[in-house]
Amino acid sequence: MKNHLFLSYIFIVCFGCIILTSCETKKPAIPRDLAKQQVIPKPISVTATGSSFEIESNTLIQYQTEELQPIATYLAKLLRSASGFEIPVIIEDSEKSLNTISLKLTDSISTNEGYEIETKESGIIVKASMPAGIFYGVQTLRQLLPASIEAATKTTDTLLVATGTIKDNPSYGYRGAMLDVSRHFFGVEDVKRYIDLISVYKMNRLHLHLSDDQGWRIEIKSWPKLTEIGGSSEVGGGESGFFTQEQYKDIVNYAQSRFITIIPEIDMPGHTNAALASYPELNCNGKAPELYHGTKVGFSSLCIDKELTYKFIDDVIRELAALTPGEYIHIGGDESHATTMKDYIHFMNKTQKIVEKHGKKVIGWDEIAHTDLLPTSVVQYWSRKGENALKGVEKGAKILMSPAKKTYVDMKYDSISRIGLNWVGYTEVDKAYNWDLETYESGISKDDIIGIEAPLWTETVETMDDIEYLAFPRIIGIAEIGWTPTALRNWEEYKVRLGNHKDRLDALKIDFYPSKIVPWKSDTTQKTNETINE
Ligand code: TNX
Repeated sequence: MKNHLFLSYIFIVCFGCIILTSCETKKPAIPRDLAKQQVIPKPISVTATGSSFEIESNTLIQYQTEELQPIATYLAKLLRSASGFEIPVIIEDSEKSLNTISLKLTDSISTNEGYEIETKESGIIVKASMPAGIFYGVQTLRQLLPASIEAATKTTDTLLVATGTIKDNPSYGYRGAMLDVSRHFFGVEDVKRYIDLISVYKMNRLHLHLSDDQGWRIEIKSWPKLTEIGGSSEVGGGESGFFTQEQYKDIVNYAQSRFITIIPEIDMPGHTNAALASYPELNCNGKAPELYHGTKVGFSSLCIDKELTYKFIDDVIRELAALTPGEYIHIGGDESHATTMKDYIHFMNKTQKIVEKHGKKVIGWDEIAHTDLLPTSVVQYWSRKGENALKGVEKGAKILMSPAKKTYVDMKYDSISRIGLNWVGYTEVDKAYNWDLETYESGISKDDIIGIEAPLWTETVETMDDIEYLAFPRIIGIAEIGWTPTALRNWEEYKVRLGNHKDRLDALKIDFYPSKIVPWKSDTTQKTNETINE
């Protein structure tokens, strides 16, 4: 009996010890401070209330109307893999109001893409007037959570969101990236990954450069040889390809689920060797040139005087317009050095009308400003000098800002960058960030500008890793220029915030360029007591 008591005593003591020690290691997490969060693009207003909401095993997501269900599911998916929790998604239910993340549409927010996040210890409400705003609120919420939320694996971090209110909306409606899938071809999965990555930073347009001298990348059913022949080459002559219309639709739909509109570009009348090689009859001399695998520009032109050229364009634009939910089709128009100015103007005037006939509006590279612009045509500023864009403004056109000196993410960062071009010089991360749209070119003011786009030309870009290395981190800064008002931005503060995104970029497995001028660091404000003390 005595023995028995003694054993029980030992058992109780040991058990107590175990409980005590485990309590000791499981210290309460530090409440997070909303004012110290490192959100990019920087939100307009942040008010911290000094406590935290925790995502726990009983957290659920509520959405107010059916149109928000896909966003709720998107958020749940993100939270499930990192937390290992079930995170149910349900339509709004007033009885289940504790420990919820609620997505709500409301008239009280006046901007289309704006949102508010209100976080209390008991729950989070993301509000917006349109689903797009809810999606951007979700992207911000994502950045309020520890970086480990981004990994595909379960985390041991406590999933806290700092309490307080964020009110936010973008400065510009067009915040875009361009991917050249012509010089080197990139397939559906790569394009979807790029869409995912730019959507993290609230970009809302992806312009696909679908044709050039080196390759034609979109199936046109009425002109099948464009892809049969023209889709078979790329820079260097490696394995290439094209999108079938089904694949292209898949990309368009996927982009829409991330609130990104695809802007398709058929570059004309120059940059057309792939089309000219596919159909001899599109050439003035009736002879098809060889497929082209080099990187020169300015040597090809559609035949301006042939009626067939306009039948060709009409067919291409008709099929493309049917695949395009967005309002714009890009008709290129750059570097048409093999076309006389008179022919160029004649051609572009006709082509703009064809686009209009098919219910779409035109974007063209800035040389298009030499033509009779339609009232809705947009001029994309890319040249070293602003004179074309200024001419566009004089003619009443809106400007999409992509000055090569700042936004061309195909430029090398410095002389030892492993890939990239340098015709406009080197573009370090600060150079790409440290400017603003309103003052870049005197004569082009905020009212003239629809937004910003970062083109990634792919002469030297062969793999997804290459895309990521050149685009990241510069494109993150471009996204902030499009979103955050100039008065709230400066490089010294931004570089610290960017440096704090290291863990996130790593968790997303982005092969970013670790620029020496950015203070990269693991973000300790994202960690709990336990992990800090380790
Ligand atoms: C200029 S920008 C081009 C492209 C090249 C790019 C390389 C523009 C409208 N045309 O054809 O790929 O430079 O940086």
